Amino acid sequence: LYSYFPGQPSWPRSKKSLRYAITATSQTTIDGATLSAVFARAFARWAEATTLNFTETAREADADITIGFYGGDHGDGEGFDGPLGTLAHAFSPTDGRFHLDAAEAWVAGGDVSVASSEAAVDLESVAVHEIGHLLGLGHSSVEGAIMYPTITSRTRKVDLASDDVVGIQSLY
Ligand code: TQI
Ligand code: CA
Ligand code: ZN
Ligand code: ZN
Repeated sequence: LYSYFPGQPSWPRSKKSLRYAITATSQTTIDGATLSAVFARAFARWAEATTLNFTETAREADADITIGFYGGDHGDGEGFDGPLGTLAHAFSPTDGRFHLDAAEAWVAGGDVSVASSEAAVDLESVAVHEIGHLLGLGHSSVEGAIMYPTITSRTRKVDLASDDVVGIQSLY
């Protein structure tokens, strides 16, 4: 079953359009166009299940959600740990910060199952999970759910399960 954060925070019901900015990319070798495409697909999964819509903005000042790659300690008390372990984290509504560990062997747009590194991680899969957190979902006890708290490296998992859909639809 799905869960929410304590106090069930969500974006205001009146706010149907959320803007996101991809702001910190100096620590990744993935090019900007690829990042834009991967995050657009990840947000589209949640837009399909809700009445929310998401658009990318180049202006950080206009953004509700900011996305960036960081290495090690990066000033929020939740430092990253190098390859594997913690891959990314996102804060509950309406904070909007979504940070990715720059040390991961991210695969963006390709076939992660044939990646050369055993530690390769599919960026879109992690993005779909973290966007769930950004929107207010906690973890699920349903194994097939996007919000289930386990992912295997070299695996792609991007389709919302009915558990994810019921959870987000009861919040928005
Ligand atoms: N990052 C954890 C996560 O996103 C961080 C975290 C732990 C967290 N507890 C939380 C974030 C509670 C919000 C609320 O779950 S992670 C997975 C999964 C991670 C884990 O790097 O361990 C995915 C990132 F679900 F597979 F475990 C992405 Cl998909
Ligand atoms: Ca890590
Ligand atoms: Zn962080
Ligand atoms: Zn999680």
